[in-house]
Amino acid sequence: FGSASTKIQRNPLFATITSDDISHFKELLGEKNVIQDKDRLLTANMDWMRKYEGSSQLLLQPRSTDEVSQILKYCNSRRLAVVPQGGNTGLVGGSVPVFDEVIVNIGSMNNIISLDKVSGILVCEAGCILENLDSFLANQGFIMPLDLGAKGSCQIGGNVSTNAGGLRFIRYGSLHGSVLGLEAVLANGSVLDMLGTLRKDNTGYDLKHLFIGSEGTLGIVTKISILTPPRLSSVNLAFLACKDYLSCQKLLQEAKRTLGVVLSAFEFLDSYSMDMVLTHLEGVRNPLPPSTYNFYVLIETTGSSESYDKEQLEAFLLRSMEGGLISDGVVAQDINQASSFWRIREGITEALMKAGAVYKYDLSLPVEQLYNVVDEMRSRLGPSAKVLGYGHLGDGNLHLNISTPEYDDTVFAQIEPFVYEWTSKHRGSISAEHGLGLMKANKIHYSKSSETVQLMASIKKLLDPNGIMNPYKVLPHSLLFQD
Ligand code: FAD
Ligand code: 2HG
Ligand code: ZN
Repeated sequence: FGSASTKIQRNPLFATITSDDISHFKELLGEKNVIQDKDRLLTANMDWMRKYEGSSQLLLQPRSTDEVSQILKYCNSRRLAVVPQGGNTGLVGGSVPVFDEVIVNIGSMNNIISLDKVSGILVCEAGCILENLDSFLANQGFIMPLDLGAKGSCQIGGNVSTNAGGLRFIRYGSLHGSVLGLEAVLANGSVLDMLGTLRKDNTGYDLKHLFIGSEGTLGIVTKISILTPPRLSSVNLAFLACKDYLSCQKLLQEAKRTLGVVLSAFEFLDSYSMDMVLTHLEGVRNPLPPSTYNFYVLIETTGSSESYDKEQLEAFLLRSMEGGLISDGVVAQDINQASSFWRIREGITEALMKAGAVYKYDLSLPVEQLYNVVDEMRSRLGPSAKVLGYGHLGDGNLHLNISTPEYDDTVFAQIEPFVYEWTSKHRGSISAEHGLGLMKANKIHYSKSSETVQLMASIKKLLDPNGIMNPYKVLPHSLLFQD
């Protein structure tokens, strides 16, 4: 299992579920929201990658903040550990139990509460599925400020809790910017109402930020208020080929400089990623003629003037072609063609799953150095592994994935700690957008100083003194369970 096989012990201070606990929860939530069914537990215990698996005997489905509060208050008093779960699409083993933690799935809390059509501020429950929110907004003339391949399953509460990045980050920025407020329930059941809907509010510490990206370790997010931009009518997408990484990098610089505010995505993949998708996903084809291109780039623009935006993109592409930055390219002629281009980029994760074992890294690096780690990894591993580099180039975020037919300790020993040391040496981040979860809880020091990590542990202790919230995740185990 490679990096999944972190050897940790169950915290003996946690209680185990009794029949009295079950009766209590049935009374609180009603029989059908207290799940003990083997098949449903099997699904809830297993992560999306089928790499991390817990052995929880209990899945709870609250329908209101009050129910979440009652659940946590009870679990805290009983020392029952809890794992909050959204769409279970997380890629770092954070959303499933490690041992027998109670799974609290927020999916039934999926109401849209309000949309202020003047400001574009949406207030909703945390269990709303990202794609459903985006479709709702589309009818109202707005767009979600984030988009990811998992949009059909991931929930906004999960997105906020992981501080998900995704494909629109370059345009709309981090959730730390667009989330205006949230409601969260702490381990002791107290409800923090921070569901502000103001753009500006400098009244003391902005505590909502603690819950953005804390991966369920500080409490359960139950409601969210988020600023959604107007949905602009003119969207163009180009699928381009570049001969080398330097060309991709220069193309990015040019795109930022000349396309300016209309630029809404700048994504890249290498030819190894393209091959992976073509081999494992049905109905996907390379829109460019087969050739020896090493890199592909997707550039999307979003603006409000159909003809002006198109002209601007075409002029940019022509200049880049003449300057040798682009070797070939095609602009989507309609929405279907555009989705077929996106399918290539968004399908890599799924294709990798079909290919066998995958070692997944999500790195932030200075753009100039970003692809060097892929090259180095490839020469370290030789032909025994397929090394893929792709990601959100516009945000300096590389997805380095290594694919082998099955998990192999010798391959793993070649990858780690090399990949983390390399990232640290270049002052990068070992988690750009997926979080630390279980996979990287003990690796945080590669990106954060020990003083910072210690302060994080103190905050965790303050908010969750018994350590019941998503234990074994995010912070090093040595700090989580110290006295
Ligand atoms: P889960 O996986 O259920 O949970 C993730 C973490 O959040 C866990 O630690 C969990 O305990 C916690 N959590 C969930 N809900 C709550 C809540 N209400 N309160 C407190 N804690 C909670 N990520 C990106 O950043 N960018 C991408 O482009 C991207 N693309 C992806 C593409 C695919 C195909 C897949 C499978 C995943 C992708 N991801 C991406 C990763 C993942 O989808 C995101 O991290 C997503 O935000 C997780 O949402 P979720 O509802 O599935 O949360
Ligand atoms: C993406 O950008 C996701 O496609 C998933 O963040 C990346 O699978 C991965 O490594
Ligand atoms: Zn990503």
